[in-house]
Amino acid sequence: MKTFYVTTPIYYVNDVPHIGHAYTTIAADILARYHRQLGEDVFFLTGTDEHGNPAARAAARRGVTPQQHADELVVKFRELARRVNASNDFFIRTTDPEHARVVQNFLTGLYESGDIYLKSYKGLYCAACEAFYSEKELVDGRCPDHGTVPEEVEEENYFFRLSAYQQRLLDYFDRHPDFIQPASRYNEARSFISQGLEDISISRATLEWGIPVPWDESQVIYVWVDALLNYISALTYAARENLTGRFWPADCHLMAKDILKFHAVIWPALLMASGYELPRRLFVHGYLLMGGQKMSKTRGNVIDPFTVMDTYGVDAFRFYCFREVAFGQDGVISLGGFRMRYNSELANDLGNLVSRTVAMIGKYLAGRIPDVSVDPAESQVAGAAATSTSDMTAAMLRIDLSGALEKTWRLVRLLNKYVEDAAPWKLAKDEGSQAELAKVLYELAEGLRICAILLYAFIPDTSVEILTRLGQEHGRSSLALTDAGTAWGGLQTGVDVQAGAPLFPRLTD
Ligand code: ME8
Repeated sequence: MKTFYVTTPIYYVNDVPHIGHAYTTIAADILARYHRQLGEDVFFLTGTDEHGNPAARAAARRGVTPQQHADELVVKFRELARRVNASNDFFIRTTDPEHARVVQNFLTGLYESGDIYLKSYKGLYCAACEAFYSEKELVDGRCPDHGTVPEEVEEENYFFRLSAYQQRLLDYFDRHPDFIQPASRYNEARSFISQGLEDISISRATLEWGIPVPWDESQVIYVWVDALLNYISALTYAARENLTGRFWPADCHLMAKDILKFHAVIWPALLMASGYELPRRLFVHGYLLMGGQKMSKTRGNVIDPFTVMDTYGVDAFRFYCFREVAFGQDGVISLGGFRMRYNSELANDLGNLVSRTVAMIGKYLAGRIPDVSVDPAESQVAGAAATSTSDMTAAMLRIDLSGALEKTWRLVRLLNKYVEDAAPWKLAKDEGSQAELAKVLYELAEGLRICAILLYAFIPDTSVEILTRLGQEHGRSSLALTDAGTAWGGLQTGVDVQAGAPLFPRLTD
């Protein structure tokens, strides 16, 4: 069976989760659900990055230990995954003892093979980034991400021979032009490598909150090395059996551009050094922006995803994020934009279409899906459904999530136009048009069934509800995005539809 392994970054616990975290988790969930619909064996991993300076500082500010702090904050991140309806197979915490063991064994291997060595180091360190910067990387002497002045730090650290992997990385990039997407991010990473790589410090002597270096417990392992290894450590203890052979290499690491360098340079080099295969693809999405700026805890311009979901529902939130912003590009989001799309697309285009279709089947056909079959060659809807399905599938395989949603929405719009053009309410008045009426309502219901399958990965609860309203089964096989599952004519006939409250009540105030 084909497998699919998708990951989100593991999130820092120095503050509560925000909408950017929700965005990546939902994106990963969409991919996981979609690949399950294809019948693949899927593993979806998310979790929290709990070591390092920012978390330790946040704990100190609150007067609790870093572990207590992480134990409290992780609850919110787990809650976020649950609330966005993430179907993750595991939630990793870097404070899991099983993770620490894998990290230590991994580094011991590199130490023994000579890829790690001890050196005295002096550099400019941004504690918020957990990273050293060279003078030329700073903007007016300040961290490009946080706008703070980095501290000058001198310590004896263990170093990883990243420089030794420069040529191998370049060769790998050349042989795998799809390694990083979008292509602009591939080019950015490749050009960074080709400008020359320096060895990196992979331990800290001044920090206590981290995984001890196994051969020198006076140091802890650099939080980024600890964090990156989550993608392989989780497979060793997420289930009773070790899943590494089944799921590694990962098919897709999702992230935003802030952490591209770590994933595109350090991570592949660490894997090469220890003989692991590299992940098949990194997909780098854009930033959600509020008022033109990246949302960040430091800037304080964050939208609380919990409030949005409490007010408008989880599917509306999932839908908006991937409808409004082209996946892979930065995009501005706002509450006003959200409400507009909610009303025009979810309440009107989709919700109203479902209500009208079910109501008309109720009124004109005694509430039962008509027992007819409509030849696809004679249907206005069948061709559009097939085109949307194949276009949506092609977009999903490119990880163009917003493109996939747009291809599906074409079908939703076509169905709306079809109701208006075919005007079943007129056919109902004419004795001689009863066969035509049954045909039109069948086509609408069948079109909606196919929409529900195409939309499932994006708005799972709504899709299941649409199938329920249409009297259809909604188990795994009914949602399969296979040729058979989406083939025209799969609608169960002779079953009773179920009227219900609007799927997306219109927002008025
Ligand atoms: O970097 N728009 O954790 P983090 C879109 N622990 N996505 C956003 C976003 C925004 N405005 N803000 C954050 C870390 N994200 C490390 C990762 S992985 C081995 C270690 C998302 O809590 C996006 O996926 O700062 C980004 O890459 C990630 O959150 C950073 O999360």
